[in-house]
Amino acid sequence: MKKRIMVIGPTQSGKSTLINFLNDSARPLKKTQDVIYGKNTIDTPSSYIENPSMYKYLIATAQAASHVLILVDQARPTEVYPPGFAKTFTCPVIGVVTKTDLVPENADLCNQQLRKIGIFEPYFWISLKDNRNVDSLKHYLLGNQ
Ligand SMILES: Nc1nc2c(ncn2[C@@H]2O[C@H](COP(=O)(O)OP(=O)(O)OP(=O)(O)O)[C@@H](O)[C@H]2O)c(=O)[nH]1
Ligand SMILES: [Mg+2]
Repeated sequence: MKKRIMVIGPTQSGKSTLINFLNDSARPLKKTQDVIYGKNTIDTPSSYIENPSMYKYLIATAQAASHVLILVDQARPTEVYPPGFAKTFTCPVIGVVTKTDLVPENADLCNQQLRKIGIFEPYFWISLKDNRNVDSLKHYLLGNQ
């Protein structure tokens, strides 16, 4: 089975934008309502992390994941993850702060959130507005393909 990069995050945190970048695709950014398998990725609906009764679907879907990316939106770092949530997964879990072009004063809060989730540093601080750190994240995940 081909394993894919699974992306988890709250509403409008930039999951599908990052996924388009990782797949070199340009799918329209309408609200993600279902699990969507792409060339390299698994996109997930924000309702799965915003509703504890849906965690089981994330855990089941992660069986097909090479990595789980946990997104925190620097523009709106609402706490949706339970403490220690990273330990739910057996594959590597990577902390990603999105939209770092916005609200830089939230950076500390984002860092604390990722630590509370139980993810180890280094974290990736990205922006798909100004392309900050996105090439290094892609290279880390996918190598030279
Ligand atoms: N400023 C800024 N905006 C971004 C960035 N990444 C994504 N966005 C914008 O944030 C909005 C939400 O992006 P999506 O990729 O659809 O977010 P999502 O997490 O897939 O959203 P849902 O599927 O609805 O939960 C869009 O308007 C994007 O253009 C970024 O790095 N910087
Ligand atoms: Mg989406």
